[in-house]
Amino acid sequence: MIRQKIVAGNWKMNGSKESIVSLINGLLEMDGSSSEVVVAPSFPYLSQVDELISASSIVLAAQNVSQEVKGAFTGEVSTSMLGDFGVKYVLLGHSERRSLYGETNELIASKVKAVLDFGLTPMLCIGETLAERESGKTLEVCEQQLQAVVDVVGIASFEQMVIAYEPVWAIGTGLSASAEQAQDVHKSIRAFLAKTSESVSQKVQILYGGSVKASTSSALFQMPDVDGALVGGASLDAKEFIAIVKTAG
Ligand code: G2H
Repeated sequence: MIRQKIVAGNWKMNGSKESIVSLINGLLEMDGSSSEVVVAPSFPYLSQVDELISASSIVLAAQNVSQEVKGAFTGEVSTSMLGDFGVKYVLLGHSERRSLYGETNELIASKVKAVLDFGLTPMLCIGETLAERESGKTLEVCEQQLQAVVDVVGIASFEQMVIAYEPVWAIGTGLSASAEQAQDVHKSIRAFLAKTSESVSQKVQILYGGSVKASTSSALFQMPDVDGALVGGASLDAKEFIAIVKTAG
């Protein structure tokens, strides 16, 4: 099955009004791409980025959302608020949210449900730590993280979702998984989903994330089960990010 590639930039907690104008202006110089290009700024800049990209094919993502619909939840942001600013994708389950903010599989599943209920697309991040990889638990961990979401939203909902495999040991470390390591896990993720639904397993786009750079993305994108990348640090540099998009075709 042909799956469109997605190259998404997760800007994390970086940027200012000024730096974002220059980053987006840089991205707008990009030639047309057959891949979907996505940027995920911090909440305060969603409106600014929404306007800056309005005449382009760049798509907007948010880095988090509340599982609640509305009400007395100080400091939280709802799915409908994201919808007001043209957001399509919402990153959920990023390892920084799991490890630094105590987000559990159950909380992440409830956020996935809220995003789907509102009609946005969850970009569900999963992945193992170095200790888990070294003790042979990579697939067990990824499957547990996926199963927690399947239990709440059902397997069919994965047709409306994107999965990002991000091994924790490769995030922000400069140590990317090799293309073969990524392919092995992506293939296993698809096989896990296929146990319940072959069609979902073939349709769902699975991105790789973790220190992706233009020098590594080309090999990653040649792998049959790698449908794009979730890029952190390298997405803050327009030239580097465009170079990554080019390798996706
Ligand atoms: C993983 C990735 C983007 P980086 O967190 O989600 O960041 O490319 O900086 O490792």
